[in-house]
Amino acid sequence: MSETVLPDSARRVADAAEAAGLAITVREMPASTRTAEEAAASCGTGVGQIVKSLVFRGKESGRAYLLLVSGENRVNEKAVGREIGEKLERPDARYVRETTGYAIGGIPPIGHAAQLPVFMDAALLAYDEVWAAAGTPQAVFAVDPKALRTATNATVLSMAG
Ligand code: 5CA
Repeated sequence: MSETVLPDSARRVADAAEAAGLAITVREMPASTRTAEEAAASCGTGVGQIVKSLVFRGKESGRAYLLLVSGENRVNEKAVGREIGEKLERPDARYVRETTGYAIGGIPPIGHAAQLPVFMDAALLAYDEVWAAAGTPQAVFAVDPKALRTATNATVLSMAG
């Protein structure tokens, strides 16, 4: 089983998926999957099928929100903030690391240090399969976006804009 030799960060994602009843195989790719474009090239998919796991911070509460966004969409922060109920800002890399337990480039959609409210880009649900980061800038997994939505308890929003 190749998963027995995963780096600790990727192992935590695999374990969290199993605990959530999400059947995935974490794959370590030979080339970088640090950005959506690199991940699409490595996985042989379109960039729209790559799940960007982006952390935003509520301006009033200071709390972290996780947005799962199609690689082809840019988040309309104002519109999404209105849906969530508070204005959003982009935190620095340190805040992202502290709230998720992972470094930028490998932030996964599951298995975080703390439980985060999750919002999912409706565009991801147009695909049978999407690819998300699995804890490191070279680890990914494929998943049915509907199963990912269920496992993360995500609220689905239209994020394009
Ligand atoms: N592994 C890939 C695809 S699955 C991945 O993690 N892509 S990503 O889009 O979710 O992560 C990169 C994102 O991190 C960038 O889109 C950018 O929004 C964010 N980012 C990059 N540098 C910083 C930084 N210094 N501070 C905060 N966010 C950053």
